[in-house]
Amino acid sequence: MRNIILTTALVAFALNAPARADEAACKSITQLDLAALPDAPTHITYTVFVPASEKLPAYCDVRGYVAPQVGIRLRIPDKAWNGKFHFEGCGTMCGVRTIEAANDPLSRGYAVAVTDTGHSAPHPDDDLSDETVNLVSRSGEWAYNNIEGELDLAYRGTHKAVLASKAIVEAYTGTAPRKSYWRGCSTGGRQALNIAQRYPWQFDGIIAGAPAGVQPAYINIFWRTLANMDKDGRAIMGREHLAALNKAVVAQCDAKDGLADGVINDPWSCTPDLSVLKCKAGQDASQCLNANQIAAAERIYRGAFLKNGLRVTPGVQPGAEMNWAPYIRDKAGANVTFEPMAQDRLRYVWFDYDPGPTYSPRSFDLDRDYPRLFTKGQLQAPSNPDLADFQRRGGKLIVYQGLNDLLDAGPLVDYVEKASRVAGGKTEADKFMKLYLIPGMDHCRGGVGVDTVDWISAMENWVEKNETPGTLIAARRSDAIGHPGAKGFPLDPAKITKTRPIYPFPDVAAYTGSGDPAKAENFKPAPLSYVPLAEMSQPQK
Ligand SMILES: [Ca+2]
Repeated sequence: MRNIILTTALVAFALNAPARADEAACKSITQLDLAALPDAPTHITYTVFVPASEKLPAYCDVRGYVAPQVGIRLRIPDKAWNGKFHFEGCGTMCGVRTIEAANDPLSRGYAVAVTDTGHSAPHPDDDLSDETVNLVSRSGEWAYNNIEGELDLAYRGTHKAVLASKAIVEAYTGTAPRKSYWRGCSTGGRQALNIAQRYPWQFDGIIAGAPAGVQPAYINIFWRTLANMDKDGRAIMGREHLAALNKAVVAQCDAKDGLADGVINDPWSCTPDLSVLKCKAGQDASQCLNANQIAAAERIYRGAFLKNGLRVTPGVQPGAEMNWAPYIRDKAGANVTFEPMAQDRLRYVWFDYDPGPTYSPRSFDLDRDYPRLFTKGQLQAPSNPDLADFQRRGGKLIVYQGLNDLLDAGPLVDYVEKASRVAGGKTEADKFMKLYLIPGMDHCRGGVGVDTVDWISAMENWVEKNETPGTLIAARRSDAIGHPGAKGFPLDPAKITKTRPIYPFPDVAAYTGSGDPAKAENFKPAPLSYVPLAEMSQPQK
């Protein structure tokens, strides 16, 4: 059915576009009628042909939407098209079409696409600064009593956008993509796992970075603020304390892995003793912690427990203290404020009936309210460990996360271990799924370690040459971070300040003890002392 409709559309299109994949074809693609595309009624609103530049081939920039309002944007190369399709995931709650994040695959000749997942910022163009994207993507008013919009954010919008994008690529180039790849981090990683679980035929290779919300109710993004709030609603620790806290923890645990480089390779082996931070008479209060502040920090390391002892969110990993800043936002003693997206998710997304704009996360009672988040939480969470259909049809999945990520890696490891068991055990799972944990890396990129990996080449080699990824080389760069995909490979060697091998879980790189510690060749694999969440039974204090 789909093929018949698409062929009809193609015939209609071809009448107006004698030569495909050029400026005239790009202009006339607005006449393409995709209203009857099954499960994705699509309207193309605007196209522009962009000539080749130093880094990018000539491409047709296409914007449109799928009913009811799932925004899509594509860039389809002309003669340089490599015959393949790449979809780039979005971040936080999306709402924008940041296609520059896909410049790297575009430069390799991929047709690339993005989606806003079904709601859009009222902005005249999509070429926003990173700062604006961040603000827009964190706002949640669009979701107020909007269950359909939330369903599209959860997974349906992404599915529609993929269907529409593949059809547009086929119409413009005259050929269906021969291989399709997904790459995304954070929400893009959540979308990635959701696709592998729910639409296992859509992609041949899926790269899932730091998937958000693997736990159905992801409360960490406001619970950490609550764990640091006193009975009067004031911040116990202040943001000004994080540097001293981080310094003390790094001093205790960094060298345990054989190299004092600021990176704690194995956070699970680190149990920081915070008593060293206890304030002494006359000491600058931002450089030390009082007893209440030490207790607050310990709560955050330990994670959240219900009164019955059930752990509902893991603690944070030692070494990542600077990344507490979105949650420990205020000065000690000031009225606490909450991370804006976390607050908006509670106001407009997570409860069955949205409490709306007057709701404050201050009133969140863990025992009463945690169980109330599951209807919406389960809608979004990519927590189904059954990847059998993806596995059987030959799909490949790379999952990665930084060990200094503000999203604790524990739930992700837990998920991958479950999925491995369902897949038939580690040997079978290794044939289609690999997890890489990267010491020192923050959320998706940045941090004190290495953060740049050519995931696309690793995935292409796996899908197209059957070369299973093993040891990969990651780099730290001196240039600005920006979109992880926008820099392009190969990297400029002059801008690489260090390299490290990264290994499939459970190994990370350990210094051999000799040679230049900035060079990957002087490292060997060593296993993480990962403790499964189910076996972590620390009592609530
Ligand atoms: Ca170290």
